[in-house]
Amino acid sequence: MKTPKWSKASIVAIATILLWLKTYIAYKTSFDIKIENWRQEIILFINPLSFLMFIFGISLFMKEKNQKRYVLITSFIISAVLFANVVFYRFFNDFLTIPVLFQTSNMSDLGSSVTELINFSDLLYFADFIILAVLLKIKPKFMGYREYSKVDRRAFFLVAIAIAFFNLGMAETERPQLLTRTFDREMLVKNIGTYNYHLYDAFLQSKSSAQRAMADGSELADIDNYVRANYLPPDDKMFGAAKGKNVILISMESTQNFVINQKVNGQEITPFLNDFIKDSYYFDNFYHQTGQGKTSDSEFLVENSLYPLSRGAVFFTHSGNEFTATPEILNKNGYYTASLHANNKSFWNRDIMYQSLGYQRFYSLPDYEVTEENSVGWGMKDVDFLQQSVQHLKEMPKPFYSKFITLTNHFPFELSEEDRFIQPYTSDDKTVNNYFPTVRYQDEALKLFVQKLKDEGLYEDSIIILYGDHYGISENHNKAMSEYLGKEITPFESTQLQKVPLIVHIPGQKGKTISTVGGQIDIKPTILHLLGIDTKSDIDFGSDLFSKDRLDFAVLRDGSFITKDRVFTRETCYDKATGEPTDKNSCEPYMEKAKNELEYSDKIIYGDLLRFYDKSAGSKGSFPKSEE
Ligand code: GP9
Ligand code: MN
Repeated sequence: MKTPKWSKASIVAIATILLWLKTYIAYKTSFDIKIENWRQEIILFINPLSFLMFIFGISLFMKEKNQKRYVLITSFIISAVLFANVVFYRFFNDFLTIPVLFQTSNMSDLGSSVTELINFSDLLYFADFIILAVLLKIKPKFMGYREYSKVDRRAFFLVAIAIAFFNLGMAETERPQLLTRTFDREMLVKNIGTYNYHLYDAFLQSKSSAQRAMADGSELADIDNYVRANYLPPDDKMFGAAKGKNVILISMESTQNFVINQKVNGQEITPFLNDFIKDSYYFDNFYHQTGQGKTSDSEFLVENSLYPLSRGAVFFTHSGNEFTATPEILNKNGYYTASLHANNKSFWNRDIMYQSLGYQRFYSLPDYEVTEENSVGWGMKDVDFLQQSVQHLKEMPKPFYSKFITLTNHFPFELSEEDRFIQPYTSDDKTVNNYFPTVRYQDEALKLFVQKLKDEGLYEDSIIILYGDHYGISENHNKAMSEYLGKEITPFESTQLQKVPLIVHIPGQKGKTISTVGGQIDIKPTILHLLGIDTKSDIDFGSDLFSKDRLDFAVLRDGSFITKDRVFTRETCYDKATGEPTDKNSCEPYMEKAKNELEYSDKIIYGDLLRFYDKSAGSKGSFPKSEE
């Protein structure tokens, strides 16, 4: 009896299943994707499926001959993409991105070693393709072609859509804001799958390419005028006060200003910082200005004196732009520049972005000895990270500019028992409770670090700048926070909670508390002026925190702003003295300025406008500069 056609396996199903399983096997054997629980394993398993169903499903509209051809070619292309990722991963421990494909330095590294990276057994990556080709050739009995009705096709795509949503839903619960924040490639691949990840990457890329293509240098003229008008000359006494000194810049994870000089359960939260402040400059009206890019946004602000974007992380979306960042400027001034962070180098796309910022070296995970004992929560503990880093500092050419990114005080604020120097707070909010002991732990790590710098003779030759990267306690925890602070958390108080500490230690100077209103955007000109480097012709939105006649002003990324005596947030103008809403007119003079700053800065990033800027010509230069 003849087998009815519908009972035969279709080439579409065979190709989909083969590639699906192959992708999962490749995930498990060729990439180092960390799986923390069974939900993540399920996500990983199903994530290639919806994409493959869509892509092979297109062939359901084709006649037999075309369908075979399409399935075979598509299967080959997808296999090749997977294989390219495997090879790239062997070398760079990272997934491919479109900008990376065009980054010639990366590719030439890879090119020279490609023969060493590929071996005969790699043919296995094409095993399914070979099986498919053989099946099509010998036409076994169990395989067949049939025409699909509209209903069949509809059902097929509905199932594909359902799987895609199921995947996204699970991913969203595991990693909230996965797509809007785009933090880590490994996480993206783990959650949406390698193929969807490439589509997403292509989407981001084409969006920013289009915006870039439409921009021209004439747009810079207005921005340049604005920036010139806001430029503040440095204070004579501070300009060059740290000339030739090393710079040790420390980003303190999730450290808000409210912990400084405060106690919990009767114990100091930051005993070391409270002391250190006494012989440093301490800015107690200093705000973080980050958006969704969190730590990476703070780095962006600090190095470029530009605002991050309102959506996504500029470290991911515009890493190929032209910048004039602090490391690049310092390289030209004889400094060695390095960033140190004991985490996966691709997190926040740092490995790529750091090249655009001009960093000469990135000390990341492989540069540290990380063990089970010296790790907690997100990874290596701060004490060990900072201690091991001193060795790196010693080996660097001098003077150096070094940036440290701490990690232990990161949500969900996990800590080993032996590192608990103070007890948690006692509200019914675990996050808030646990925040205090991890801040205290970080404080201890900083104390030991400074001690080691002294022991190694690095302290006297270095300026140390500490800043909080962004908030640690979000508005979801207002209840416990109001219990701790003993006041209601109004929108006004929420804005005040965006203060982070900024501490500048200059050897030989006593320092003092400075209460000018400022933000992370002001750090670049502040540092450069201390080192005796002029910033007159830089496009900086911030200004030197030591300058006389500073305008007390900070804009947050959500458009809120703070002046000497006003806070403007959620369309309401508050009087700082009382914390109560006041006449909107008194905020009015600054509204335009806040809006302009954010818009101008966004324009620079979206249009990649700094590529048109001729720094040597400065403000008197003519626009547009021709692009090399
Ligand atoms: C990761 C670290 C933390 O490398 O910088 O990132 P965050 O979640 O704070 O942005
Ligand atoms: Mn952070």
